[in-house]
Amino acid sequence: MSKHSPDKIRNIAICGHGSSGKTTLVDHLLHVSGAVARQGSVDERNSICDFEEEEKHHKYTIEAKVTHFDDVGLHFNLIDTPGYPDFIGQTLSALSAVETAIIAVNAHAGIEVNTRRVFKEAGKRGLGRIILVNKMDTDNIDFERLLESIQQAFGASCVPINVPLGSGASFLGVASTLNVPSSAPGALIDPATLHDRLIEAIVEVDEAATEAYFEGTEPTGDELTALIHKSIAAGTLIPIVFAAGKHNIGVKELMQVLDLCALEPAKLPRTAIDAQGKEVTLVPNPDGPLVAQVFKTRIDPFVQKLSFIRVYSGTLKKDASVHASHARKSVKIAQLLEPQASEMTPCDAAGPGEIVAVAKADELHTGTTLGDLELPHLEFPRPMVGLAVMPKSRNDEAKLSGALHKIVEEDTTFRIDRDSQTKEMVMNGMSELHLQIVQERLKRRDKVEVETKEPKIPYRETIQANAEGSYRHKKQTGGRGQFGEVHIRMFPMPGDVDIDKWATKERFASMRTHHYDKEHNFLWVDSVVGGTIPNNFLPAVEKGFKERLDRGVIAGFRIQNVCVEVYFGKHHPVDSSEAAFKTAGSMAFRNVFQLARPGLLEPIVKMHITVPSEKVGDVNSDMSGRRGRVQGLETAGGEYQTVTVEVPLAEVTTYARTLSSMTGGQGSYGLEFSHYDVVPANVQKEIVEKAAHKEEEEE
Ligand SMILES: Nc1nc2c(ncn2[C@@H]2O[C@H](COP(=O)(O)OP(=O)(O)OP(=O)(O)O)[C@@H](O)[C@H]2O)c(=O)[nH]1
Ligand SMILES: [Mg+2]
Repeated sequence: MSKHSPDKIRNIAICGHGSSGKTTLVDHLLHVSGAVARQGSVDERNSICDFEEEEKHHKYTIEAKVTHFDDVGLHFNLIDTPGYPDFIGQTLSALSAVETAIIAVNAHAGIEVNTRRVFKEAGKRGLGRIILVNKMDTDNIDFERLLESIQQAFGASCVPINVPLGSGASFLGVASTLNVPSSAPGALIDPATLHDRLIEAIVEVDEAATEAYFEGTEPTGDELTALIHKSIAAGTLIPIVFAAGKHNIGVKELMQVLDLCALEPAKLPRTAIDAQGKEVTLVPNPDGPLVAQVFKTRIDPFVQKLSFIRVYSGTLKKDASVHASHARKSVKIAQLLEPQASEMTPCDAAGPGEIVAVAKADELHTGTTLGDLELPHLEFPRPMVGLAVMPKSRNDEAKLSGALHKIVEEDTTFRIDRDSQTKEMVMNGMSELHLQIVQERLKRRDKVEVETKEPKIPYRETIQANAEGSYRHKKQTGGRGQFGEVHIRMFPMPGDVDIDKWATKERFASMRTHHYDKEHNFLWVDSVVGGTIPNNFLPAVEKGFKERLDRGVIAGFRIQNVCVEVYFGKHHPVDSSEAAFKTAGSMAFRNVFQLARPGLLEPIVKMHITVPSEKVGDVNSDMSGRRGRVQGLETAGGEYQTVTVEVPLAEVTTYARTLSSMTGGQGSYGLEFSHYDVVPANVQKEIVEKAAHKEEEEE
């Protein structure tokens, strides 16, 4: 039997911009509720949640932490998440495992970039949202403006469910707008004046309740609770609460709001896909089919690998063997653990709604579904900031590779690529800061010190026209010669096509077979007639092409978006060999590629740059010098605005420094991969010349 019945479970993630006081608040909630015996503190480096060495050192959250507490018979799983966009992967993982999100806003700073982002992400997942305006004890809070900017940014559904009694040093508590107290000394706004707006937002989802309300009957008791849950699930009510977590003001009241407003698992039904490809709506039934998902992985120095799992249906039991997506055999659940930040308590079973950890299950990865149904994949932004990395000591190469793979397991926004030409190992992360933290972790956990340098921009080569041609490879150097001749046609390959619909007889009249390589978006079509290239040599021809795909033709970059049709050739009964045909294939590819209007593609990234309003002009003009295209401008609360720009990655590799000096440290930005685009001719010329120069040097 699992410990908690699904209707008593509330899963919540707390997210928002960095330094809005999330971790401090969770530390207080855990203590106030009696879930932990001591009061942790980020500042004193003994926080319950920020327990990793890097977190203690920097005093900010890097990884999401699962905690739990109980109140009024409800069991809360509360996940603390990092606020810095550099660690957004952890926040997105957490959001995928809960029904409710607390969006923390720093009362002093207003709505910041990441606050907007997580608000949107929570909405995309259909989560109930509660806005927490924290740090109400800080100076110079313009309460009216703050409330207005929240409603402007997040809509009219945002209504205070309590109001602050004073602000700054005289912030002493909060007063409910739902059960308005008879007196609210020092209230920044009279709670009674907000009561009607709150009730209107609550009844709006239900026609009968709205009608009754306007006829003079306010919902009460169970009806009121049901309407609150319904309106929060529908997003027509987004309650706002006020607090100063650090001073324990508004914390108890936040807990009461969570008791009332946080959604139970059944209120956000998930869908999964069954073996027949049919969509199934999951019901949180402990006796139903098991459906659970790994949403986070952590490598603990002592217990090794921990997979954090959210159960949606059925019951996950200790010692059971369960089916897991992507695993070849069933996975044995040797040990089930209930996480309280770093502390793990063994348990026997986990039912729907519960969050548990499983130790040492190598086959489990973030995103893996347990059970026979399949949940949608978890989506993460693609990391775009790269650094070539090598161990300080040559002897550490294997150790470094092992240590980096551990980080790949834990961090869905971290990738390592090995450049096939330079043999460079390149680590990709969300930002310079993200990669710096990775290096600190390598040093602490695996005792590997590394050196890094700027990596190459991953340009791609492609073609923009059709072309055809051939190559004859013939060598006669005494003894047995070499002979192979290959004729090909080359076409630009569109992205996003259904290959089976594209590679048809209408397009390639004599097609015998085709092979598709998704990674390069490369299609090989075999239309060889009459055995002019014997079948046993065709794989060698294809191999010749494939080598070219990785080596490039014009500047040494990977090739993509090309279709090649081999339609004719010549062979020699004695001199033809696999090697000869491979060379002929590779050379034919090279020659025809050069005739097909070759060009370079470059990665374009989308950036959201938030700066004080008066700096927007500077950002725009700087961006136009970087070939950036401004896509939009939004107010970001307070005196800040967010500029959205699409810009070539090559132009912004050291943007952090530029922005910092342009705004005196007041700006911030997030960056994610958008697409590949054609490099303008003048820029391309420069890159190709540089590549040619480098080749000469190497030769
Ligand atoms: N004045 C004031 N300071 C606070 C409050 N809550 C937290 N702080 C301070 O703000 C700083 C950041 O607090 P954290 O709890 O680490 O903030 P966070 O939102 O978890 O930050 P990230 O983990 O980076 O996202 C610390 O120095 C806290 O002491 C508060 O209610 N009032
Ligand atoms: Mg934190």
